[in-house]
Amino acid sequence: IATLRWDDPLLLEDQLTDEERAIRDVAHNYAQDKLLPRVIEAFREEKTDRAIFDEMGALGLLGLTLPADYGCAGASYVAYGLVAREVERVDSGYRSMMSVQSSLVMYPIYAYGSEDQRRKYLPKLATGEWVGCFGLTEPDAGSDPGGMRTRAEKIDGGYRISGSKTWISNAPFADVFVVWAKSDAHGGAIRGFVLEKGMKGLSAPKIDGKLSLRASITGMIMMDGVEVGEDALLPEVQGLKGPFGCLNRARYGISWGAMGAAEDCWHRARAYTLDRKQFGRPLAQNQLIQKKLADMQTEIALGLQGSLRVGRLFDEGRMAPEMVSLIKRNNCGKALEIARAARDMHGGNGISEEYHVMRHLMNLETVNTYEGAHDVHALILGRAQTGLNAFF
Ligand code: TGC
Ligand code: FAD
Repeated sequence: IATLRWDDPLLLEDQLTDEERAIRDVAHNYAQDKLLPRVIEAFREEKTDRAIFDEMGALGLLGLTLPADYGCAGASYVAYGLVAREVERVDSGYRSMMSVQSSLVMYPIYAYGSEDQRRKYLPKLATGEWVGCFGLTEPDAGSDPGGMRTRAEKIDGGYRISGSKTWISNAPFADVFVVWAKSDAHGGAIRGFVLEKGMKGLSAPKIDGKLSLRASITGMIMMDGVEVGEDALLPEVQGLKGPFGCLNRARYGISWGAMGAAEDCWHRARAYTLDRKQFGRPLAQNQLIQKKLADMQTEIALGLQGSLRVGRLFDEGRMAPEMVSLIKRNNCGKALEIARAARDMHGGNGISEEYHVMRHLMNLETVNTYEGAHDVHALILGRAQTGLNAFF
C-alpha cells in the first residue's frame, strides 16, 4: 500500500515526461525567485513591469509550443499548461501577460500568418523584445464578439481600419496588435490584422482603477482610420473560428493557471491553520477546517487531472473546443471558491496583502470572466449536449 502525498494525491508528477518536469522547474524557480518578490508592490501600485517579457523570453517561456524555426521551444501543450500553473501560482496577472503573448498573439501569427509575417514577428515576440496584444472585445461586444463594430474598409494597396477595442491585456505598451475586424472586401467576414505601435490613428490608452489583475496592464485600442498594407492581413483564416482558435489555447492554459492560484491559496491556508492556535489547539485540528482543506485538495487534484487529460488530447490532435470549455469553466469556478475559503480561514489577516490570498481572490474574478465567462461556457456545453442553441 502506497503512502498518500498530501500535495499531489493522484501523483500528477508521475504522469509527466522528463522534459515537461524540467520546463516546469524552470518556470517554478523563475516565478518564485523573480516574480513573487515584486508582486505585492506591483499589485498595490498597479504597475506592470515590462522587463518580465524579456525575462520570460530569455528562459524560452514565450510561444512555448511553437517550433524552433521561429525561436521557440516546440514543447508540448502539457508543458505550456505546467508553466501557466507555476506563473499563476504567483499571480494571475503575470500568467495573463504570458498567455496573451503566446496563445493570442504568437499563435495566430504562426497558424494564420504568411511566412513573411512569421519571420518578421515571431522571433522578436519569442525573446520579449516585442510585446503583443489581442483585440477582440469591444465596448458593445463582449460575450458576443460576432457583434463587433470594428470595420476594415478596402483602400488602394490595403485597408483602413476603424473601431475600438476594450479590456485589452498588454495594450498600453504593446508593439504588435492582433485585431479582429469585419472586412468589407471579404463580404463582412471577420478577419485578423497585425498592427504596429506608432501607426497613424492607432492609440492604446490605459484603463485605470481595476480592483483585479492589477499587476497586468490593461487598455483600450482606438483605431481612427488606421491605414495598413495588404501585408497586415492574416491570410489563412476568416470568420470567428480565427479568434476562437487562439482562445482554445489560452483558455486551456487558464485552466491550469487557475489551479496554480488555487494551490497557492490551499497551501497557505493549510500552513496558516496548522500554525494558528485558538481555543488551545491549532485551527487545523477542527473538523470544519479539515473539511475545507479536504475540499480544496479534492477539487485541485481533479481539476489538474482534467487539464492534463485535455493537454494530452491537444498534443494528440484530438482536442474538441467543448473539452476546453469544461475545464476552463470548472477550474476557474473552483479556484474562486477555494480562494474565498482560504481568505476566510486566514481570519482578519486574510484581507492583508501580506498573506496573498485576497489578491488571488480578486484576480480570479477576472479569470472567471475573461476568455468566456463561466455561464457562457455552460451554454457552450449545454448546446453541445442538447443540440439547442441558447445564444439566440
Ligand atoms: P458560433 O456560431 O458558435 O461559432 C461561429 C464560428 O466559430 C466557430 N467556433 C469555433 N472554432 C474553433 N474553436 C472554438 N472554440 C469555436 N467556437 C466557435 C464555429 O464553428 C463557427 O465557425 P463557422 O465556420 O461555422 O463560421 O458563434 P456564436 O456567435 O454563437 O458564439 C457564441 C460563443 C458563446 C461560443 C462565443 O461567442 C464565445 O465564446 N464568447 C465568449 C467571448 C470570449 O471568450 N472572448 C474572449 C476575448 S479575449 C480575452 O478575454 C483575453 S483575456 C486573456 C488574458 O489576459 O489572459
Ligand atoms: P458581458 O458579455 O456583457 O457579460 C456580462 C454577464 O452576462 C456575464 O456574467 C455573462 O456570463 C452574462 N451573459 C452574457 N451573455 C449571456 C447569455 N447569452 N446568457 C446568460 N448570461 C449571459 N478581451 C480581449 O479581446 N483581449 C484581451 O486581452 C482581454 N483582456 C482582458 C483583461 C481583463 C482584466 C478583463 C476584465 C477582460 C479582458 N478581456 C479581453 C475582455 C473579456 O474577454 C470580456 O470581459 C468577457 O468576454 C466578457 O465580456 P463583457 O465584459 O462584455 O461581459
